[in-house]
Amino acid sequence: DKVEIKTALVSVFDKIGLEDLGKFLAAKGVHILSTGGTAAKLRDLGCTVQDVADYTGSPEILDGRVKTLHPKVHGGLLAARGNAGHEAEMEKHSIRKIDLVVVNLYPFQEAVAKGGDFATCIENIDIGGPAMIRASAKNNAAVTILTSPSQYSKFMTELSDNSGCTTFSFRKNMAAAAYTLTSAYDSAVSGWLSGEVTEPPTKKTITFETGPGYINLLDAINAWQLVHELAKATGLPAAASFKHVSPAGAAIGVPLSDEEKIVYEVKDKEMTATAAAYVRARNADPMCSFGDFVAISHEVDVATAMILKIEVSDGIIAPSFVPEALEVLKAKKGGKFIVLKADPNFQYSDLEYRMVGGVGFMQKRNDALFDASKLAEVVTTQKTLPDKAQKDLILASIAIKYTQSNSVGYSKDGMMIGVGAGQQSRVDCVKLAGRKVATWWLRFHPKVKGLPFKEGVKRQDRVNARVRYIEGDMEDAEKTEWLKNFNSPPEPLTAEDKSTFLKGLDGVAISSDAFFPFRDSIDHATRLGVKYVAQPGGSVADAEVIDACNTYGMAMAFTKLRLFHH
Ligand code: 93A
Repeated sequence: DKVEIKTALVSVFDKIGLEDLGKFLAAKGVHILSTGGTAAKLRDLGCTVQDVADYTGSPEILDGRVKTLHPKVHGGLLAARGNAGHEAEMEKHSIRKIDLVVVNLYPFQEAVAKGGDFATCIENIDIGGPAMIRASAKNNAAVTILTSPSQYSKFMTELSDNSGCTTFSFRKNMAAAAYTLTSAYDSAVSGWLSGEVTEPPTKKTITFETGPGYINLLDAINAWQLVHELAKATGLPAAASFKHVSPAGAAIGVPLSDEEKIVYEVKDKEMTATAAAYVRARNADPMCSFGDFVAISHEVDVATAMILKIEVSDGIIAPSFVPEALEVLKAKKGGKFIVLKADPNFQYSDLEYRMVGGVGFMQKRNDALFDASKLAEVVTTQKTLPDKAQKDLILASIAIKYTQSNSVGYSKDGMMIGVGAGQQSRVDCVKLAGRKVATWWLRFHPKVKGLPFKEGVKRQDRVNARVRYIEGDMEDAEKTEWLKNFNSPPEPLTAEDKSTFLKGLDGVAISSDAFFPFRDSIDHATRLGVKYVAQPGGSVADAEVIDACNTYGMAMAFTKLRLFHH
């Protein structure tokens, strides 16, 4: 699979690094073809080069708009080596095999950033360069493509290590980088031009008449990754309930107790592990989950579909659906419920890209799988993390990996019971999520369970009315409306009722997406029955945070893994 570099085509806007590369190629006896400015520069450096125009017999024309767009160039890039037909045609048209292409592009993005006028930006759209890059990258079986000066030294090492050849693996790596570059370049052009026109193009890939919107798709892809990872890490079906690109809840398929079935209002429903996972995911915070996007790690069965049928929800993503379940879902929302099928074998790309204000960003995808091995370093006096607690910490950690930062998540018995997303301070996040934990727990209070709802009050109205009852801070006008939900005015849930009942909450786990910078988060978490903590560690305040955990008898693991998500 090694290919010797005999002919190179060098056409670069950014001439940095050309001296070393040119001399290296010349010393190896490589025949160099080059375009106007690059050829002049290489000659200055003392390299022998042939002008592309001389090779093709066609001069550069139209102020350089056509320099390399010629069959003798693209034939030399695209011909399949060892293909008798291609070889014969190359011979007939005097086409050289081009083994190496070194190109970097007109600086379109810089022209836009500098505030260039329309004509200047247009002139900075490189056409010939991307054509050569794409042709070379396609023919990576034979051609090596370098698209950035930062690759030159790696290339020279590759040639030195392989007696003047490149390996297939090297060429493929370069080809992948090449397409990444051309696709980013084209999207920069498309982004800029869309802003210059009266009718910006609608991106058909994500806009459908009644189909998913932008947020639905962001929710779907994030939720899917969450449940896929969670099921892998725990061996149980997993579900997530997303709102605005963070989970309101997430859970694994731990069976529901009779009491839970009553509180979650699914007493009369058929229950499977998958259905239980969704009921739990939805019931971390059923007020927030109104109109959620759902992800299920396993095939969606009829039991799960029948639960979804009664909830107000926007859509679902899952790997497969049993036909009857699919019928139920397709009928939901007058046929507008979004049903997406995920490919469980999808290979995620290593890199993630994002454009903000026309500036493109790239970062490595966080592909760390969070499993029990991440909980090995327990730094507190209390060393024991029972199996159940480990599962809860894994669940909470994977859930916050897909929650907007700063984030913390509380979990218990295989379900998230409070997710805090997108707060600027960690302790606020702990408090916000803690309020959700308290509300969740208080839904099990006899007074809440016994609320005398009138016949005909809608499911979501019951959910919201319970939350307001628990919160208890109603204005008179609100209270008048609220009272209409009931056959008789409910007895108030006093502050004392609440604090007494909250004392019964225990064995809660909490995971944080970055270290606790002060002990305040732990001081707050203990009020919510937290006994198990996972966080990356690495703060100057680690000792004080460990002290706080020891005071409250918590076991805390340092995961050394930051789980930021933005
Ligand atoms: O104007 S182009 O789109 N037309 C071409 O045929 C072409 N071929 C190479 N731009 C073209 N190039 C670009 O010229 C290369 O991508 C490179 O950025 C630049 C190098 O030009 P020079 O060697 O004249 O400095």
